[in-house]
Amino acid sequence: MEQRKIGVLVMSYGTPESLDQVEAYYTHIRRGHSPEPQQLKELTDRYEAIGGLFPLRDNTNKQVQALEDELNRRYAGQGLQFACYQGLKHASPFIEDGVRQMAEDGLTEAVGIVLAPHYSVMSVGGYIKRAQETAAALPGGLSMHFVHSYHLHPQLIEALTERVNTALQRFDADRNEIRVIFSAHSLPEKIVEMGDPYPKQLHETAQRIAEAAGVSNWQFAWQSAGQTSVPWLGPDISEVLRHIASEEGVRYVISCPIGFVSDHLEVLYDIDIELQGIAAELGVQLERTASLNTDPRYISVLADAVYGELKMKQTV
Ligand code: FEC
Repeated sequence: MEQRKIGVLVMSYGTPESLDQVEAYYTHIRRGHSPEPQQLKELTDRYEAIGGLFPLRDNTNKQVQALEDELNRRYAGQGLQFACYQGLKHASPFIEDGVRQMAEDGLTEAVGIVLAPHYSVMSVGGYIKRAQETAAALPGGLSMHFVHSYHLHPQLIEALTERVNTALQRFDADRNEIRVIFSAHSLPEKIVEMGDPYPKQLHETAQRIAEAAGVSNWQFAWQSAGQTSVPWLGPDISEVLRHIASEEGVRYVISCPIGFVSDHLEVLYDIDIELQGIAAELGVQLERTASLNTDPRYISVLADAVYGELKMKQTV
């Protein structure tokens, strides 16, 4: 059977490859403006605190390979052959490199998906815009469709619920005394006025997991906000932790960072080091749910979303 070849641009945040690349990476995040020496030192220190490692790169590589394998395992029998390409937001291979590489390899159709389940015009929307603009500028053209979000996919909820249940078992306490805090990367507050779906989608994911785990003692908080002059969405998870410990007497907390799908700096430093430090100071037992990484259910969610997009656009 003749195989129809479909490209998949798998987009992820990107991370440096070594400590000497942190400055270039940070400059890219700041849209070409070099960080102040103090800012660079603080970021380098955070990477050093997690062992001078950049686990996001390896995790993204593995997720992308697993997705390609899963798509081909499922759909080769239907005459479809998928080739996954990486497109990173702030590191090489950049989103633009991935799109151009697909065209150079002779692909004429592709689906784009981001390794982040919730849509914001400032996050996933930004990835899509860059991919679309690059595809449109290609001399031969490349037809691209995009997955926007997959935050309520049943297997995503199942995998995250299982993680909450596992974390609940790490406490020697009554279930009702354990507060689950779901979190995601904060964004500038202005997205709310823009009617952005990000906060609502995150709330929906959190609610669905809490229902599935039978947890009523939960709340949502933001994390990892940038240090800029504009206001960011809050409350921040560290403020929440301080408040619930001092004002409500909470002693047992689960952190479930639902906005992230891999182990990386924002989880391994912001939760495991910074938030754990605050918890220790407050006498709170804090347990974090394991990241999805290459959980086969997460890979299956991605494969469903890619194939679903092709089906919706009636190309398969
Ligand atoms: O492990 C690593 O090396 C990378 C971890 C990492 C992930 C990540 C995900 C998201 N970010 C989002 C939004 C913003 C906005 C700004 C911003 C800045 C940083 C900086 C670092 C960083 N982010 Fe990130 N983010 C990660 C790392 N992020 C480092 C720079 C220093 C700092 O502010 O801490 C502000 C920049 C600007 O002004 O434009 C906004 C969102 C996500 C989750 C969705 C996604 O993965 O795309 C949203 C992982």
